[in-house]
Amino acid sequence: MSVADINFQQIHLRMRMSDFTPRYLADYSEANFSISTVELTFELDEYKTRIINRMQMTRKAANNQPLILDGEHLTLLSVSIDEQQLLGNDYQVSDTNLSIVIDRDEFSLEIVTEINPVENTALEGLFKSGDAYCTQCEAEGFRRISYYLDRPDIMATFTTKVIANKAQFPYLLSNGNKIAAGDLANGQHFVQWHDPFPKPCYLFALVAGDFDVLKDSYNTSSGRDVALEIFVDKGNVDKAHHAMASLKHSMKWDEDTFGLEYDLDIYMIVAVDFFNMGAMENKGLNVFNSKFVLADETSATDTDYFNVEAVIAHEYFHNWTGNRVTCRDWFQLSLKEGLTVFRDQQFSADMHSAAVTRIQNVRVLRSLQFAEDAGPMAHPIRPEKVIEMNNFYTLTVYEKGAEVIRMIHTLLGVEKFRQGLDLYFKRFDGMAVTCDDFINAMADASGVDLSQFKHWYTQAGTPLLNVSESFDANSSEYKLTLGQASGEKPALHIPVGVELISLDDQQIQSSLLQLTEQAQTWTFKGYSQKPVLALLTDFSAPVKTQFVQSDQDLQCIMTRANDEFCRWDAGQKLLTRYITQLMQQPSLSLPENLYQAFREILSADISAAFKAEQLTLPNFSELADNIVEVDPIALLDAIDSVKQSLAHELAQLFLQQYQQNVQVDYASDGTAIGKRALKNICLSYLSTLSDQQALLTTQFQHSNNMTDSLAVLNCAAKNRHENFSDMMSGFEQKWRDTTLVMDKWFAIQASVNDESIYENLTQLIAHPLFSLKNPNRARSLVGAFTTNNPRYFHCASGRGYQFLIDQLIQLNDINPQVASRLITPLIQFKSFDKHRQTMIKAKLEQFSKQVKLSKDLKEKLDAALAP
Ligand code: B3K
Ligand code: ZN
Repeated sequence: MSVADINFQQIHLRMRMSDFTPRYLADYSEANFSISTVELTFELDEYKTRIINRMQMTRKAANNQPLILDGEHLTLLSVSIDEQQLLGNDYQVSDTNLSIVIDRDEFSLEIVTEINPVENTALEGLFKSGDAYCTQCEAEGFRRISYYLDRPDIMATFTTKVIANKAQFPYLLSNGNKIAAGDLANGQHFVQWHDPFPKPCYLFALVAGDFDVLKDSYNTSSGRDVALEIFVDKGNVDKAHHAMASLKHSMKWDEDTFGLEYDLDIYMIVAVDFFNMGAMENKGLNVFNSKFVLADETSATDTDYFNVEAVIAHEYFHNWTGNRVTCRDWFQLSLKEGLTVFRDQQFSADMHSAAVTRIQNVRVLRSLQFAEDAGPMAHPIRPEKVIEMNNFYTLTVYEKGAEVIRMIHTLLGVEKFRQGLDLYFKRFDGMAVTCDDFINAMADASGVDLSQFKHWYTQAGTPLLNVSESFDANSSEYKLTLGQASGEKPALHIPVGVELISLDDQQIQSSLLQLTEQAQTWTFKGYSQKPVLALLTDFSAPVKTQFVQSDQDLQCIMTRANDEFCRWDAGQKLLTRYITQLMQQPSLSLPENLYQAFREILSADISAAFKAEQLTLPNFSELADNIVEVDPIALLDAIDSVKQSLAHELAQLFLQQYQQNVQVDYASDGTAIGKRALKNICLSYLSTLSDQQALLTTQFQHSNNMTDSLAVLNCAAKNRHENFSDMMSGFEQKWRDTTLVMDKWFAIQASVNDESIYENLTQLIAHPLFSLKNPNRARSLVGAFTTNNPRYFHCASGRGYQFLIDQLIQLNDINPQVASRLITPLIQFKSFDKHRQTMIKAKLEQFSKQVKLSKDLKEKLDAALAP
């Protein structure tokens, strides 16, 4: 048996391992080969795109291990080493790999593959979005383009030539700078790009199409001119101005805040309608879901505007945190994502109200990430075991990851955090590194010991903070004891911001406590009565608390605390208390002090945006997270009842605030946005009252912006307004050619609060504009039903659950990533009552037997159904 035969036997063993075999962080080892340069040629064709991939490779380990490249859904046409074409028995191909036994240390490897972009409905690798071609390679999509060492620690410089029909595809784009272009025979043309920055293949991008382009430029702090180009579907260029302004604000902010400048001569953004997620930070060529680029006031809401700015910023910030310094392996994903989310949150806070931005971040964390942490897919921000990497682009890695970075920011302070980041870039620019590398740079630069802090990277689940307080009038001492019930797990290093509000003299004492033990006590002197504790200022740590404060204390915090987050949070706690009490005793009437608290908010002299947040009730999932085995319908009844009682009792005040905040002319500044938010939250209370229904019709008729129109439609869908169908037909007529607005129309249809919803859903699935192949559309109908229509999704008959499963059966084949996102509420079944647990579990068991599951769904279902 030759050496080659032995090697092939090993390869066969590897290949027989199932697709579902987990990968472990602990098993990381470097690749045997490195790639220095990659030259790609794409001959674009709808069904048969040919890719020539020429790589300059070097063996790194002194052994004879074969070269095993990743590749999926590829047709292999040829393999050559140093210009010599290999014969079929010189290599082995499987569904997932190409293996070649090579006896050279330095060589050039050329691989020619063919792929079918039209049939690529999974939208990974190269696919078609409408008439355009585009790519998505993160996490492991490049292997659907060519055979490659598809892992982030393989960094190479890419030169890419794109060939296509000139009339159909006048723009041929890739990463870096354009180095050549020209016409070819048969109406074809080519453009060649070179990216001077070595990068992992997940940052590779290609786009080809016919677009309108919004052009601008940015002069960097060191005086270089950067060309900025946003490519959108024809006719949409007027909707790209907000994205362009956001990009320029982001570039300036990163220079001012972190001294980080853009590094290429051109920055391109392409908006496409078919995209699995929000956007992708490919070097110099971001590809965006059009939802996060296109906006004008008639078609986009204030929230859409906010999100466009945030996502543009997020992808831009990745140029340093992600691209210049990238991840060693995918277990380190939070290295770039947690840090970049933190950066985009800070940016948004600086652009808008910091308190309102923070409140909205915390709402997302508490309603969605806490649920993930309590469900079967709970994982640390640095996961240790992964089957399908796409399943780990989670709220935990992103949002909790950002909270972990925020805690470092809190512990170090602004200046030392900046010094830490400077050191991180100095040490690791151009490298693929780990979360530990990041923390060590932070610790080394600041002198702050972060060794215990590292446990945040290894522990799954939301920590629980126990709080107890005591007061001794004789010694004027107030004692605060904080504990963490971490059990077997090592104690975490938790920054806890507190304010003590003195009832003697109205003074407020603020401190940052650092909890590092299982339990610690702090003593504060000089109080003649027990001060009121406002805990977790600015939500200083992503924890839950066990601490029952009196209504009076909560009301004191609501009006007196300096920290706006705590003021808001105290109100939410008060509301949560009454909503959960009402669940147990539906006949209970709300206490006068809750009405009084709301009266004070409504008449307070505070910003409209903050007032709107204070008036917003905790949502279904935030509340459900606090209740063991919740009965969803009982919870929804309680929420509705509290809302209606508040509306009833305070109708005049709501109406007054509503009228005071009506604006005749549209404006897009922060004050105008805040006023719209406040007006529309008042509208949502008033819309529950039968004698206020005319408000909806009037606002709809006079609306000159999407925020106001959509606010009406949401209220009308929820309260079965008599004009709802007419409004929706008019809306459909007006917007049927505007994809992003029709997504909103489908989402509202899916949230109609009526038994007829199931029949409507069937009709909507058959609507000519509906397709499960478009992720935004699938999410706007199926996702909106499961999240915005909990009453019918959780209907005791199980019809809502069955509707979701019916769509998942199809999406499992069409687009596993989208399916895997949408299944979330079902795999979290243990948070619901026993009846629903049994019903959902049985449905999931049946589903998992019914179809050949994708890796994405199988990983989640196995976790959910594990005994
Ligand atoms: N990095 C991409 C996400 C890729 C998701 C792959 N399933 C967008 C972002 O976080 O900026
Ligand atoms: Zn990101």
